Amino acid sequence: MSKLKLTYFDFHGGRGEPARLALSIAGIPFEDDRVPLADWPRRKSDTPFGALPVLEADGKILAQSNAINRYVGKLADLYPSDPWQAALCDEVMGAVEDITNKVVATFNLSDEEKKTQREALVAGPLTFYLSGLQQRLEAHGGQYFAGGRLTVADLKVFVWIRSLKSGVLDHVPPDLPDRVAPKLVAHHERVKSHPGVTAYYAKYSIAA
Ligand SMILES: N[C@@H](CCC(=O)N[C@@H](CS)C(=O)NCC(=O)O)C(=O)O
Repeated sequence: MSKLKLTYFDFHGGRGEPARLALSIAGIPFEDDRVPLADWPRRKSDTPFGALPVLEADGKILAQSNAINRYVGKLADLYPSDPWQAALCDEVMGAVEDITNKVVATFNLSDEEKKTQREALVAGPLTFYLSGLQQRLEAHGGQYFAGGRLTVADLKVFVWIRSLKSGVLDHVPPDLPDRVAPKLVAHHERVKSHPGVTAYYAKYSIAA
């Protein structure tokens, strides 16, 4: 087994968390390198695209969260071997990236502009992507997004819904997923109750 080091920011969410979860669920040892925000300016230039997450495998570097998710998903048996099911998994991870990019674009706005743009996101793209992902979940059997079992796509959606429900995003009502996509909320509960996910968060004494 390769020697793995996963570098991401020191919080339980975002683009690095699905890979942390996948490796932990499978019991694959890895160095969990959590970068304090204060250290980021110094470390940014060490990464291929000036961003995290980055995975190091036996000294070789891999960037881009979904490439990392696919790689660790294969190691952890949390990525479908069937080409079509793998593509469904990719579709969902790409959709979460799309909506994440729209939200991230509001991070550094003034308070007033942030409120305007976040309210527009709630009325438009956030509702649209929540509905679209719920539709894809239902189209693929209603339990998991691909292959009828837990994959890295489920982990990525789980992390996104967890963030939305936490209320961490000002002007985005935490009950938005419940109102727009109750089946995604049920999916969130399903993933949350997976023994590997429960054990991961218990290790940090935080709620899943
Ligand atoms: N497309 C990249 C985006 C990476 C990205 O923007 N990461 C954010 C954290 S989630 C980051 O490193 N932000 C700090 C910066 O850009 O300086 C991926 O999927 O990994």
